[in-house]
Amino acid sequence: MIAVFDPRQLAHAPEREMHNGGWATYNETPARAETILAAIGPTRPARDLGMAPIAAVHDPAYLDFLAVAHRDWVAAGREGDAVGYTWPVVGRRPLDLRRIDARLGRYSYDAGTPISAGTWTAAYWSAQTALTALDDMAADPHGRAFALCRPPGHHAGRDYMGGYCYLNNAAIVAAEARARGLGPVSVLDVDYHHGNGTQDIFLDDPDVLTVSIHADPSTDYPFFWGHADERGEGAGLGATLNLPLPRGSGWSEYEPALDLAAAAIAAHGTRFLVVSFGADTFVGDPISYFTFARGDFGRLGRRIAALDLPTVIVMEGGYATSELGHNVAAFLVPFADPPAATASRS
Ligand code: OKP
Ligand code: ZN
Repeated sequence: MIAVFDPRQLAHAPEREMHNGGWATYNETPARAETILAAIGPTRPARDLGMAPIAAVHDPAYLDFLAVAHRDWVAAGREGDAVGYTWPVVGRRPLDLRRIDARLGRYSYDAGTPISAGTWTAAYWSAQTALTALDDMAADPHGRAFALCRPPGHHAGRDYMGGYCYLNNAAIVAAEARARGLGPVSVLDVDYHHGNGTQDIFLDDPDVLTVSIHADPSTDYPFFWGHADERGEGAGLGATLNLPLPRGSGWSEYEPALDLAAAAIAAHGTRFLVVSFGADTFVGDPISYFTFARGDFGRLGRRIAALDLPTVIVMEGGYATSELGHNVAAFLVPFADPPAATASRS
């Protein structure tokens, strides 16, 4: 199967994050991408497909902010990673404030998403990695491609960063695929955490179905999105599906949720699928509480491959770095098989 990786993504290397009231070393490390790279075999580099598909999803003022935030942080006399400490309550009036601390608050919703010197470069090439996978999918015998993206994207909204995410790679691919006439498009998010950014971006959009299976936000990040009663808004009502599961869930709890997701994807008339794939459902993940074993990633991949759709898989989370490469590789194996073979074995 075609896989895309760009080494410029390694430039993003924050030192630390706020964790339960104190500083912890940053979980979303360059080593994550390197261990996946070592486990999955050959990759091709990203091509520069430009800002237009990114600007089709993200707010221009937010993109301007991301590109200059670290420079402005240094200019303000600060050291280390740029991180905010004051946030506008949702619905507070729009103010065009200039101070770096105000802008860090305006364009984020948490303290866990620092901006390092290389963040913009890495986020840009993460999005280009996803877009290149979309471009090259057609060259795959079964129309599937894997984008080894880092930083991840599914928590980033139109005008905010959060949860280690800056640009929403999955949403950028979904919007570009729709623009190219490949739809109807669905996004299936199987990261441990709810894909709130993706949901927000397409919330009132009936064309792009977003489905997320994740830890119940009553107990887990991102808390304020991903509850089962969120079904979309306005014209998009019904085109959002949330399938929260309790902490401790494993394959036997996950599989029925996957059946519901597959039924919704079929009912949408999906002709192009984006998968937001996180390996943080693994039992050994340091910040997550599902109980997937290595073999469950193979089961998950087989079920999704059996949907028999043109598919771009975008890498999201997964923090058990020593197991991460093997878990991702196990998930990807079924996508190299012909769809019929996958279906007959599922
Ligand atoms: C990103 B992805 C810990 C508090 C914040 C954020 C989790 C982001 C997960 N310092 N935790 O969905 O894997
Ligand atoms: Zn996650």
